[in-house]
Amino acid sequence: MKKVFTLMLGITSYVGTASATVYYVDALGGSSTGTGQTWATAVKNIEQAQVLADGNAGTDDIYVKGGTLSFPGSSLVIRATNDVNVYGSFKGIDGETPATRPMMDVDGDGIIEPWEFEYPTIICSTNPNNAVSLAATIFDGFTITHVGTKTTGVMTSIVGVAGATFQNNIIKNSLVNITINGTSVYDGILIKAIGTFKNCLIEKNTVNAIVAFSTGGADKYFAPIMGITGGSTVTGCVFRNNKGIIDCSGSSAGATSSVKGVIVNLYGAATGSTYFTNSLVYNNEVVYIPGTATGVTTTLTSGCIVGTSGLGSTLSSNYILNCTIANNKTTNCANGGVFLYNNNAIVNYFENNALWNNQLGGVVKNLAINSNVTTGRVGYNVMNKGNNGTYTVAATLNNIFDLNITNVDSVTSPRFKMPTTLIGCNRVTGSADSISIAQADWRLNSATSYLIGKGIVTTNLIDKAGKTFATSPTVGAYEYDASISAVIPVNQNVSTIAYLNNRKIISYQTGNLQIYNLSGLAIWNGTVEKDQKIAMPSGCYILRLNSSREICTQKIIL
Ligand SMILES: [Ca+2]
Ligand SMILES: [Ca+2]
Repeated sequence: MKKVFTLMLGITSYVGTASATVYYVDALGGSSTGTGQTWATAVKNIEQAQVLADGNAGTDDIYVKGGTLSFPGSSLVIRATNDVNVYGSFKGIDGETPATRPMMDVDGDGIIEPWEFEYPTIICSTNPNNAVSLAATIFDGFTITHVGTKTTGVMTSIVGVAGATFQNNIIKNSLVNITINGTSVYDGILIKAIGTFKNCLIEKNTVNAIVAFSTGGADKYFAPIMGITGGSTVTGCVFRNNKGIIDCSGSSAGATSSVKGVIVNLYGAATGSTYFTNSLVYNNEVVYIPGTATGVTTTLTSGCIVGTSGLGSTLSSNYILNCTIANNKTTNCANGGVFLYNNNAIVNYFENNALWNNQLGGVVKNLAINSNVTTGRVGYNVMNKGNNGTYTVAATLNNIFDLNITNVDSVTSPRFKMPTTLIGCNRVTGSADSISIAQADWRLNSATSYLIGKGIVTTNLIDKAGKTFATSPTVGAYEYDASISAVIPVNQNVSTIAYLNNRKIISYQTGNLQIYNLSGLAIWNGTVEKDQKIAMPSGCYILRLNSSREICTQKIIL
C-alpha cells in the first residue's frame, strides 16, 4: 500500500469577513423555503442562497454539500450584485469549514491534490452557451462538466472574473462543439481564465471547433481548452487527457493562423502581465483537420499545445514559468509542445520549464519561437531534442536540449517519479494508459535528476507542492524534495515482471526490460508494454525491468 502524502499547495485563505453569514445548500435534502443558515435549514440550490446573501449586507459565504447540481439547458451564474464566496464539496456536518472538508486520494497517485474531495459537488450543464459564469470572489471545490453545442456566436464554458479566484476545482469530461463563424472572436472556448485560476484539474475534455467561415479573410483567435487573458494568472493546475480539434474540412474560405496554443494560450493585454506557472500539461492532444477550399491551410500554421500571442496593443508580458509539459501530441500542426509568438507588443518570458517528448506527427518537437519574438527571455529550460524555430530572442540563453527521452539509466534523465509512456490521449476508461495518465507523478524521484538546479531565479518562488525553490531552482513544476522521493522505494526482486503463456514471455509491466542468459550476457533489451509477448528459445533467463516505479529482477524458465 502506498503511503499518501498531503501536499501543501500554496497558501489559501479561508477566512471570511467579520460580518459574513454562511448560507448552506443541499441539493438533495434542502428546501425551497429554508433560511439556509444551517445544514438542517439548507436551501436546494446556489441561486436561492445568492438571493438570501443579496439581502444581507456585505460579503457572505455559500457552502454546498456534496452531490449533483444539474443545469439542463441552463448555466450556473454567480452574480456580481452582492459579493459571495462559494465553496462546494462539504460532507454536510455542523462546524465544517472549507479547510476541513474531507479529502482523499481519488486517482490513487499517492498525492492528495487540492481538488480531491471525498464528497464532490458536481455541476452538470447542457447549456448551448456558457456553463458557469463567475462573479464570486472565491469559487472553490466544484467538479464541472459541460456538454454543449453552439452553432453561432461566442461560447465559453467557464468564464472567470477579474480580481476573483477560481480554485480547487475539477473540469472534466466536457464535450463542447462550437461552430466558429467569420464574425466570432474567442479567447477561450472551454475556459476563459480571467482573474486567478489556482490548483485545478482539467482532464478528459474535448472541444470540437468547427470552422465555417462564410467569407474569406477571417482569421480568428481562439484557444479551445483554455485562454488566459491579460492580467490573469493560472498556477498549480494540471491539464491531462484533453483533446482540442480544429476542423476546417467544411470551411469555405479563411485561415486559422491566429490559433496558437490549443490546450493553453496566453493572451497578453493592457490589463497587466499574464502568468502560467507551476502547472503540468501532459498527454493532451491537438488535431487539425484541413480543408480543400482556397485559403484553408493544410497545417495549423501556429498550432501547438501551449502558446502565446497578444490581443492588446499595449506593451505587456506573458510569463510561462516552471511548467512541466510532457508527452503531448499534435497532428497536422506546425508545432508540437510550445510555440512563442509576439504580436501586439507582447514580451515573452519562458523560463525554467521542462519539455519532454512532445510530438508532432510522431516526431519530437518541444519548442518553436517565432522570429518576431525579440524581447523578453527564453532561457533556462530543459528539453529533449526537438526544438525548432528561429532563435532571435535577445536574451535566449542556457536552454538545454539533451534531456533523455527515457526516464532511467542516463546522466541526462529527468527521473520523473511516475511518468506516462503514452503520447497523446487515451479515453478508454479503465485501460492501462488511462489509469497511467491519472496516476502519473511528475515530481522528481532522485537527487540525480538532470532537472535539478538548471533554472534561474524568477518571480515564481514556490513550486507546485508549496516547496520553496532552491537558489538555483529546479526546472519543471516541482523543486526536488528528498523526503518525497522515498515514497515509492526501489523494489528489488519483489514484483512479478512477466509470466509464461504458450511458451512465450508475457510482460506484466511497462518499462525497460533486459533479458540475460545465465552467463550474464544481455540477449534482449527494449521497452515493453504490459502484455507484450516476447518469443525466446527454451532456456533459463534472468529478467531485469526498470520502470518508473521500481527496478526489479525475476528468474524465468521457458
Ligand atoms: Ca451579502
Ligand atoms: Ca491524487
